[in-house]
Amino acid sequence: MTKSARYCRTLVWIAAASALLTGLPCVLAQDHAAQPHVIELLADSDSRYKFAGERTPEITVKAGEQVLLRVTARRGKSWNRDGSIHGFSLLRAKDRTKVEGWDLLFKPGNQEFRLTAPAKPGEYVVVCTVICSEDHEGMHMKFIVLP
Ligand SMILES: [Cu+2]
Repeated sequence: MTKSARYCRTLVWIAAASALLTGLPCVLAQDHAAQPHVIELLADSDSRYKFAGERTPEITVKAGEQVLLRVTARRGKSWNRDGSIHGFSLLRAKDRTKVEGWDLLFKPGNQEFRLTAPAKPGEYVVVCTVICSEDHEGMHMKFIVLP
């Protein structure tokens, strides 16, 4: 190998290594930003929200974070004309006003919602907005937003 060929090869190596080193943190940062907080929820036929392995349903998120809500919904005794079988409406606990973008309706089976957590930390409540059975009034849960 000639001296200049070796020199050229060294340059290629340096270029490749520096591309890797500068590119890597960027890829990692993008990957992190693209990862939402995944919440798997069951909206059950007995008019209750449920999470696997938890006795009392409750959601905790960080203010402003991206949330991927994965829902399985099972039909109760009654449902809406449009086919919605349960609702999921996020309200501020202190005045029961609705949080924009968080008024959802569930169809039977699996569905996903990409949401942004409220910017303001505090206590919220989730209520079902479909009269899903005589026990519909009991279909609610706490929702906590951490700073
Ligand atoms: Cu319901």
